[in-house]
Amino acid sequence: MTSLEKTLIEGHLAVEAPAGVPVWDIDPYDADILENPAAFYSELRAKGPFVYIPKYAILICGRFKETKEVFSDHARFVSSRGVGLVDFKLADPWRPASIILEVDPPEHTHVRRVMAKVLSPKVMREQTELFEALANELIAEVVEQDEIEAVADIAERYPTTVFPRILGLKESNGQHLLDYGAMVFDSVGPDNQIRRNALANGGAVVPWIMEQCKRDNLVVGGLGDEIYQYADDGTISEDQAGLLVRSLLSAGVDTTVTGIGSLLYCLAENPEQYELLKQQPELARPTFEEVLRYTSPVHSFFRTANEDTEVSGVKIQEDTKILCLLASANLDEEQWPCAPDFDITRKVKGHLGMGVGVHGCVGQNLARAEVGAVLQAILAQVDKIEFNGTPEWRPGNSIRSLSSLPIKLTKKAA
Ligand code: OVV
Repeated sequence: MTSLEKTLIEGHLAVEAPAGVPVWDIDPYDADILENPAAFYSELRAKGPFVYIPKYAILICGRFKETKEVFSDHARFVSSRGVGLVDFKLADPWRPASIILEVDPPEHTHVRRVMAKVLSPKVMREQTELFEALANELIAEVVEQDEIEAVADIAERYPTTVFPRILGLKESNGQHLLDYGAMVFDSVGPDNQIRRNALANGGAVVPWIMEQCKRDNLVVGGLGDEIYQYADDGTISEDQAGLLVRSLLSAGVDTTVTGIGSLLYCLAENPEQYELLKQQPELARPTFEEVLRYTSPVHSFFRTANEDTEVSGVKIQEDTKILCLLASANLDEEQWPCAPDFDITRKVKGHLGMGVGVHGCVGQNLARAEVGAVLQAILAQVDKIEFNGTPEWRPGNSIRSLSSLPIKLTKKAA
């Protein structure tokens, strides 16, 4: 068979099931599974280190060990062929590839270093006052309300307010930022209704996003301008600077929106944990790490095998797309004692909620600064967090986020 006769499925080569690997006739992108994935993850981990999904001709993994191995071994399992179902070697991505996400070392290393400097812990610490002032203001407002729809009123509102300011966007539009994020993250999955909706909603938004990436539209002193300064000194090109601003706009909003929503969900679901946190506020940081482990805002990304190789005795052929279920790895009982329990005192280091390896979230200091500020404001002002209705999850091809979170906050006595 010549390469032209090979079958493509969802933009990648349709490989066959490796010997000994269970074949599972299930759609991991089924809306019911995406909304409520815990049972699917347990069954996946029970079946073995890898499972073959005929619907998409892919391997999937959800045990901690193999997920970490595949996700972090950038030499064998590359990102440059796309972190979704489409293999960039065989089909075009929906937008020009990201120069930090969809690239491998050594090209990746140089660009990553620039972004790591722009998003360093020191830079974020310098913004603590702004983060906290905006968080205190927002919580002071909502704590007076009888009923709160925490997705719109807190989770979406905070990042769409603070993030454009930190970036230095001259013009902002929260809905455009959210819609573009949905496009980017839902594009990771198959050509299903979720992806089609996101791309249809986002269509008008792409030119707006590209416009905001231009230097003239970025305030001096913001993170966007910082990136362009690395173009001024020749470290990167002007075009690269624009694409790195695009990366911030792609990955920076929906992720932190999800992180904040999921934090509130966890605290409402586990009131005894919030009581403990009030008594030991030094647990604020580990609390967010446990939220990341327990809810995994980004549930999965792909890697592509760039050579014939073997993991845990399974032969994996070149060109195989592997769906790495970070969210499942974060619930693996082999790795996490009492994995199904939300426990802010557990040893949570090493979770995969921000990825692992050279592609581990480069914005993690910014994410922690934002969520940390919100949590600090809550601890200062809120005595009790309760559900005020049934929370609902939104099925996403890469992000699992709440679509609705009705809560009631009880104000702390002055
Ligand atoms: C979805 C996503 C995650 C991380 C980075 C990017 C996108 C990017 O556009 O660089």
